[in-house]
Amino acid sequence: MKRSTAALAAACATILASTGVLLMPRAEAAVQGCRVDYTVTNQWQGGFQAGVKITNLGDALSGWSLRFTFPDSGQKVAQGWNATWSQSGATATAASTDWNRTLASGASADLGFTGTTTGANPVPTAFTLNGVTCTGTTGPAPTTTTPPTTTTTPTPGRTPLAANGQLHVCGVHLCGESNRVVQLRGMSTHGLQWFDGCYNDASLNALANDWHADLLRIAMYVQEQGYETNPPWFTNRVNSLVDEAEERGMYAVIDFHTLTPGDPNYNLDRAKTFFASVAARNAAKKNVIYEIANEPNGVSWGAIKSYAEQVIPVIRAADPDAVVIVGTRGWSSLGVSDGSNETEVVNNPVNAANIMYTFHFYAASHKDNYRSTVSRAAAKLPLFVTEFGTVSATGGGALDQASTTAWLDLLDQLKIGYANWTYSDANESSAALRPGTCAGGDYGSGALTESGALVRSRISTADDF
Ligand code: IDC
Repeated sequence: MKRSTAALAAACATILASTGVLLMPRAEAAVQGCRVDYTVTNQWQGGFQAGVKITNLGDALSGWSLRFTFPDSGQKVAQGWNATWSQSGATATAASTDWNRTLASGASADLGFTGTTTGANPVPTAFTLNGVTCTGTTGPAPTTTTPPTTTTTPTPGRTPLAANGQLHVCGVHLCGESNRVVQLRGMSTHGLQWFDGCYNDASLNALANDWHADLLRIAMYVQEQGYETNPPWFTNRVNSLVDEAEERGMYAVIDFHTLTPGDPNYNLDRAKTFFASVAARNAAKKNVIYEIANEPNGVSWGAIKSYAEQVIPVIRAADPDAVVIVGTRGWSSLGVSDGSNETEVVNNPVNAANIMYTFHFYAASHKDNYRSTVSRAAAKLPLFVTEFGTVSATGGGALDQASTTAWLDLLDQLKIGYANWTYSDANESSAALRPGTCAGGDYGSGALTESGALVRSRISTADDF
C-alpha cells in the first residue's frame, strides 16, 4: 500500500502527540525507515508461534507502533509479548510498552505472539512502523521455521530422520515429533525394474552426504515389467531400500507406481497385498511414508477416493501412525490436466486422517495455471510433490530453468515437500546422472547432468529443521 505524504505526516504527528515530544521545525526531515523480520517459530494444528524483530533504520524513536495485515482472515493474535497487542479485522497492532518505547537508530526490538489459524498460515504483509512502510523487510520466506525456543535446538549435522522422527500431518503441513513444520526435499528413483543398479552404497551415500537429501522416493512400477511380474522380488527390494534410507537418516516414500492403466482400482488387490506386507514389515520404523497411487489418469476423483478408502485401512491396520499420500486426478495434477481443479478434493476429501494429497509437475509443461492451483490448494489441502521434473512431461526435452526455479521457490515458500524424477542415469534429460554413471560407480559432481546439478543445488541447502 502506498501512503500519501499527508498520511505520513499525520502518523508522525499522532506519535509525537502521544509521546509528548514537541514537534520542532527542523532544517531536515527526520529519517524514517524500518525493517521487520517475521519468523514462524513453531506451528501445530490450528495454531502457530511467530517472532517479530523490528529494526529501526531511521532516527531514534521514543514510542512506536507496528502494524501488519494477515492475508488469511482466519489468523488471530492470541497472546503476545514485549508489546501491547491488539487486532482489528485482519490488521494486528503491536504498540511499544513503557520499557521498550525508546528505539535508537539501528536498534532492534524483539516481539512475539502465539496465534490461532484456520488455514495455511501465510506470513503477514504491509508491515508499517509508525505508519511508515518497512521496506527494509528482508522478506523472510513465508512460514520460515527456525528452532522454537520451547523445544530442543537441532544439532547441526543431525540427519533429517534424527531431527524429526515420526512424521504426522499438522494442518496442511507435515510436522516432526516436536510439531515443527518439516519440508522434505529429495529424489525419486527411476523404475526399479530398469535402474536397480543405480541404488547401491556409493550412490545412496552421495545422496545423503553430498546432496543432503531428506528423502528417497522408491518408485515401484506395478506394470511395465514391475511388481505384477514378481511380487516377492519387488517387495523385498523396496524393503531393503527403506533400510538403506533409514541407515542414512533419510525418509523413504514407498511409491506404488501405477501409471498405465490409470485407474488405480485395476490394481486394488495387488495394492492391498503389497501394502499389508510392507506396512507390517516396516511398522516400527519412523522413516516410512506410503504413496498409494502414483498418477491416476482417465478416472474420476470418486474412483480414486474409493480406492484410497480401501487401501488406507489395510496400511493403518499394520502401521497406524504413518503418513499416507493419495494420488489425484489427471496424473496427480489435482485434476487440472483433466480440466478440473482442487475443489473436487476439497469438497469430497478422503475419509481418513493423517493423509496428504499428491501433486506432480514437469516444469517445461506445467506452468502458471498449475502454480496458481497449488498456491490456492495449499491453504486447504496437505500437499506433497512426490514427483516433479525440470523438463517436459515426457521426461525428456530441454530443461526449463525459469519454470523449475519458480516452482521450487513456491514449494519452499509453502513448505511443501518434493522429490525429483529421477536419481538415475537414464538416457533422458530428467535424469540427474549422466548415462553410464551407475556402471562406473562415481557419483560425484562430475556425474551430474544439467538437471542433476540444478536440483542438487536446491536440495543441498541447509534444512531449517
Ligand atoms: C517415465 C520415464 C521413462 C519411462 C516411462 C515409462 O522417465 O524412462 O520409459 O516413464 O512409463 C510421469 C510418471 C513417470 C514417467 C515420467 C516421465 O510418473 O513414470 O517416467 N512422468 O514421463 N508422470 C509425468 C511424467
